[in-house]
Amino acid sequence: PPVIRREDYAPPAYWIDTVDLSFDLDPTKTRVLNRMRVRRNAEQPPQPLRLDGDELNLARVLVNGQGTSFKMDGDQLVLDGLPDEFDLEIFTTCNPEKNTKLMGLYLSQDTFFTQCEAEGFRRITYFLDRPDVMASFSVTLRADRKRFPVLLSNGNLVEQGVLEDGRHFAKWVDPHRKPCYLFAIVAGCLAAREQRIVTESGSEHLLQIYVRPGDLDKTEHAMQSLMHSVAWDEARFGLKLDLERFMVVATSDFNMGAMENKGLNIFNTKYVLASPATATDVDFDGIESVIGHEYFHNWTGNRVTCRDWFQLSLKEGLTVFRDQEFSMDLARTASARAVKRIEDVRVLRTVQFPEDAGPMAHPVRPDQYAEINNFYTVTVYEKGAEVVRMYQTLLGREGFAKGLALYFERHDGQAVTCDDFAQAMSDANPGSTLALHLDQFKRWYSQAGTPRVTAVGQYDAEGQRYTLTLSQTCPATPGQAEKQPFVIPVIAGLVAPGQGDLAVSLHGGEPATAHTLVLTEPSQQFVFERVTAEPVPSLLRGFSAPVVLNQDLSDAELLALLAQDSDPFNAWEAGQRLLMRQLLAAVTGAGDLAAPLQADAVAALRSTLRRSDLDAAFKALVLTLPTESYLAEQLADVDPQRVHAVREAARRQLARDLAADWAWAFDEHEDNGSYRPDPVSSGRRSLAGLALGMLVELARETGDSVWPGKAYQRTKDAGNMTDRYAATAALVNAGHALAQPALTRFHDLFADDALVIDKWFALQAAAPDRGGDALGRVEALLRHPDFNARNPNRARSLIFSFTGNPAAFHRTDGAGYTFWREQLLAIDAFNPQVAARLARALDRWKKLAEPYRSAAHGELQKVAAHPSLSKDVREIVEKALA
Ligand code: HT7
Ligand code: ZN
Repeated sequence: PPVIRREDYAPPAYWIDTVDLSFDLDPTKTRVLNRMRVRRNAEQPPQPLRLDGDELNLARVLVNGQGTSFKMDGDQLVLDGLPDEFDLEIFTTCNPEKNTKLMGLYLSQDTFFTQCEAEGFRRITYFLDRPDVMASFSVTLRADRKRFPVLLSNGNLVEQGVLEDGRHFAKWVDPHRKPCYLFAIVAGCLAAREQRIVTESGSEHLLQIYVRPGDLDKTEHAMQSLMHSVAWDEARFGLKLDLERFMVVATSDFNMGAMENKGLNIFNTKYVLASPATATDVDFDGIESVIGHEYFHNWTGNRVTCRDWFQLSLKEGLTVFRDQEFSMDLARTASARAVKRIEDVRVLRTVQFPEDAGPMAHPVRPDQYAEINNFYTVTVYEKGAEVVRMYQTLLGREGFAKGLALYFERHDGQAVTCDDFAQAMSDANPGSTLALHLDQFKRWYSQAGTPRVTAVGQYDAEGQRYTLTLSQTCPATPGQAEKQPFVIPVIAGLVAPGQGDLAVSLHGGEPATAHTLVLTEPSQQFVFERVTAEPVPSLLRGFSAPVVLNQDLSDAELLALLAQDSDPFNAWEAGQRLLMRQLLAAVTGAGDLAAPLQADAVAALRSTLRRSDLDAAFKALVLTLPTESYLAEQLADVDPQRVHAVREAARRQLARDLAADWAWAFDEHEDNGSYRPDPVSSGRRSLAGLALGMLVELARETGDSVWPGKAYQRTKDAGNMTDRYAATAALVNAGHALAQPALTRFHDLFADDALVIDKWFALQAAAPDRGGDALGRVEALLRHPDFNARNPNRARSLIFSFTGNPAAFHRTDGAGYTFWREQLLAIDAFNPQVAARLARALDRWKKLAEPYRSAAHGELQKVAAHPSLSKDVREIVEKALA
């Protein structure tokens, strides 16, 4: 497929100042009249106007009211010989019912929705479909009044009324200029939860959450989250809501999580609907952060948008950072903040680090793409957020807020670049370390790959001095063999076993218990003074940079950090390093699998579990073993079955060795009170759920029926979905005989709730493969009447959950890969964007040991040879095979 390059960017040859759209909505033939005021961009050489289109039927083109000649060049409509300014009128039709890609205008459960980011607007009408063309939009919607009683678009409702033939209309005017990717309409039978608010600064707004009428009782948490978001952005950054009316609409057919269309956010139901009976704590948290994320885009993305799609992280990295901070600030306690940070870093390490080490590795600001939808990645989003976090680490909270304020002062209403953001941060903080190293800092945008930082320390007892040498390298990535040094902030403390953090001075400065070391050279020394005892260095506190830290700490040193580090992130990290070391030794050694973990590690986990000064959520994280995919990433030649066997053995060992402690943990944290999704009570449920899973696992070995019986009882009488799901998962994951009746009951209870049925599919597809039966189970579920691959949530719940289940997917006979290819090709025929995500499952095939590697390679080649592959999937598989 043709490649689009960042270096080829040129400003548009024309501007579109106003757009007046008129829709006659009809499921099979929607008519779109698009009237634009167009102006030549005098700063560009004269050239024809090339408008983007995709799967449109063109009926008429008028320039200044007159018919005109035009050409088609592929999907583009080309008009030549135009005056400098003119009215352009284009009349097209499209077929929403046949729109299975869910991009552009489509129908979901008899309701019209749009999705325009990144390039969906061209599927609605011909346009300059690029984010640097901003226009004022007005929209008139006409539709059958009974079938589509609610008609919504961006901005303010200025007129509505009844038409002949049972139709009605609504006219919307958006007071804000916007790029077309932020355009949206919705039409259907919906009900709204409404909330009027007065903000801190005294302005009044109407917040509305639209859902199908039967779902209104599941919108309270989303509304609360939205109100918190409005208040937080004003309090933390002084960013006010700029709309009289802010609407959120939920649909069950959506390719991603949600979309920040100006004033009319469209959400996947997964990130709106929640009740204690149907949603887990993880779902409640997901809603809070996605509602926050889309709301925060109103400034970071909408008021200031991207010049081109290579700058995607300008809005996405920044907005992920903002939603992470929002959730942390709402969490309130230091421990709950740390839990959120650990969860975010886990995602980064288990998904983004592999991406950055694989064939799809790309910089936070990519240099080229064939299909932009393939670049909505964890690198652009999550690593991008880490880059933004490093500005805050280097500048401090206040300096960062000043930088953001300058960014808005300079660029409000503009379409800009990552360089503009970096410049504002630097200019607002003259003399800062960032300003000093700005060009070098910007390598985070241009160089792919996860840097490696190696730390070596030396203690001079006599001089009470500790010298730390930090050095950095970065592995080669596709197209980037050599890397220049990054600017890496390393927050460091020195912990003296038995004494805790030492207050030490760095290079003769003021004593403190934590210092931000800024590594800019390939290798650098940092000298700490007044170090009164031999310390264990606690480095990269709070995960202050997205790097891999190589540090040769002994087991005893790691145990000391786990017990005593004042930084909860690094306490958790020390525990994970210890577990990882022992698990990897078991994977690579030939030893017996009965007990991969050493006694001192198990004892340390026991004492963490029993500590009274730690939150339950934090304990649950410490007692959770590193994932199979994270373990696999540490290996050069991966045998997924061996990794699985070792991790399962370690789980069984923990279940056995801590049996009494798990029973205590379950009894102590079981909560029978009314459900609240706050961090303390959700942490208790998380630990109780982990304990129950361990106890049911142990029962497999001992034949005990008490804990499986308790779990089964819980599947029947749990007061909330978190507990019900955990109990069902405990039985399913242990392959217990009670799993089947529990699943049947679960399905019967929630047969009408699509999001819960998604969980039902996902749970089974992600369950451990016992005796090679997982693939057969998934194939059977594919034939279940509730399965529908055209619904992205359902496809993800079954097929993606299966490919994310390493031991089930990576079979020695390669049958998991064959299944993957068949599903991939089937989905690609109707929804390439979802298929391309599925295609990523074999990104890391070159790391696999035989026979997996050859089997995976063979299936990838078959996919590549398929004659009618989408450009989305082609880009992924060609990179994987390169
Ligand atoms: N900005 C939104 C991106 C998005 C999207 C992109 C491509 C195809 C479908 C999509 N739906 C939403 C989501 C966000 O980051 O907020
Ligand atoms: Zn976003």
